Amino acid sequence: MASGSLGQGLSVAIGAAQAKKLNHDPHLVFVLMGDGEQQEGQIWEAAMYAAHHKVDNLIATIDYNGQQIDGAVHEVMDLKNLRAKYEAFGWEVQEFKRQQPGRSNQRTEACHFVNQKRQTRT
Ligand SMILES: Cc1ncc(C[n+]2csc(CCOP(=O)(O)OP(=O)(O)O)c2C)c(N)n1
Ligand SMILES: [Mg+2]
Repeated sequence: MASGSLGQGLSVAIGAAQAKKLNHDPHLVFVLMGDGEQQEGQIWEAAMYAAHHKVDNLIATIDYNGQQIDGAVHEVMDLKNLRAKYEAFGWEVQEFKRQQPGRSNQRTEACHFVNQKRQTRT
């Protein structure tokens, strides 16, 4: 699903991931978020919930393009150290650069790849 209201996608993905666990379905759930979206309070309640409930079958990616609808993310409300924030919430974080070969200026953008810590399932 695509959520129009920012901040909902992570919560929905967590619910889907938990449903998979209840059904003994080994597949992973993926969610794509925006960087401006990280300003939503719902994101952080969901992040805390996922860590507490050991939702380890979920991979969340943040498109860290530095822009949101009203301008630059760091000007609207700076995210500061997003990696440290997710890690403090109990998530494992990987970062990678995205190449955009179709673009003439070969812009490289930083992305955050956020992966729930794989924990022993009980
Ligand atoms: C809860 C909520 N508040 C405000 C908006 C209005 N809005 C639409 S897009 C957007 C910015 C999104 O920025 P980002 O998540 O960085 O996505 P990008 O445009 O970079 O893909 C905002 C604030 C919304 N859709 N939902
Ligand atoms: Mg953005």
